[in-house]
Amino acid sequence: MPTTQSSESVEELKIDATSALRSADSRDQLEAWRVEYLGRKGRLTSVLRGLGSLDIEQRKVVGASANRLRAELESLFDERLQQAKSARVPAGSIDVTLPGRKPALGGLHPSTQMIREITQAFNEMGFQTIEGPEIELERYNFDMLNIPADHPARDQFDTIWVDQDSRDDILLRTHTSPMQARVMEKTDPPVRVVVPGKCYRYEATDATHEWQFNQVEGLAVDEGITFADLKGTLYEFARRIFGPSRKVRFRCDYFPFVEPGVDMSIDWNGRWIEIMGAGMVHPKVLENAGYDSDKYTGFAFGMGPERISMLRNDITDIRHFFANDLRFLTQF
Ligand code: YSA
Repeated sequence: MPTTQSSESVEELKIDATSALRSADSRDQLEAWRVEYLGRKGRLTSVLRGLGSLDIEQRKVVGASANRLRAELESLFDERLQQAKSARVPAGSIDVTLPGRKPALGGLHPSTQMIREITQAFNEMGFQTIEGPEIELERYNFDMLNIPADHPARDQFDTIWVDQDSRDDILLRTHTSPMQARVMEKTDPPVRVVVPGKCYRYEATDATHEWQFNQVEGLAVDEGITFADLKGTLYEFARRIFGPSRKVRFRCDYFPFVEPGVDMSIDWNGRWIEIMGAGMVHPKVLENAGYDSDKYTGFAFGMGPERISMLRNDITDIRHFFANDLRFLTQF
């Protein structure tokens, strides 16, 4: 090492800087160290600035050792900074006098809120809430509901098969109606249930169609149930959800698992909006589940809670429900 004034300064600087860095613990102390040694007006920078006053040979030697020192100090500094960042907060360094901040509260998903309102309306009319599997057997989703394999109604339910290639008998339920068959298979009449839950269809999405959505199914079976019971129950449901002055319309519709079948619409700002399918349970569906269709009759219905929430809350696109955007979700 040359014995010039500047080269001695590089050595001294190295000793000073490394020992000062070892004793700097906090991020503030590290920053002060960086300014003192590596900053624009720092000690190493002054050494480099002073190179001009040295003769050419000394300049080469001192310049090289000063640059080596800079690289070494920068790397030591980064290392210490990482250590300081990952160090635990030292005891006593938390300001306990800071005012508390309100934790962000979660809330129920808008679909869940709507489902709860719908099921509560039926609970108050004597229906019990139950749930069923989303991964379903073809037997319950179709066959038991009077939709055999070659039935054209299967096209209406664009099905997501669990094994697309083998098309075996397991699928994601396309509606909540399979729970009609499951409940009747396990329970003797009288039956009064509502079944909320997710359904899946292999269809393109648009403002009113999602490939994943909820339905609420309803089923009532007993001796002497008539179409008047269906209408009375669904009128009362509409009154509770949409208010007493809301107009309701029933029109003929076709579902293989009811006879007769209807759809129910409500008057929304002068337009009839369909909110559910319904009907008297088809005798074949009762018999498939082991019920005596001469003795028992029943009605059933299935509705989409997202579509009902859209009407009530002026939501123009159903895809908001599953996009997980807090700007939408926090409005409920
Ligand atoms: C009919 C008669 C019964 O006795 C019982 C139930 C039913 C309903 C039948 N299982 C069914 O799924 N009919 S449906 O295909 O017309 O769907 C019923 C409701 O689910 C629709 O009115 C709509 O509100 C909702 N829905 C259907 N496809 C949807 C959807 N919601 C969002 N996205 C989709 N892709």
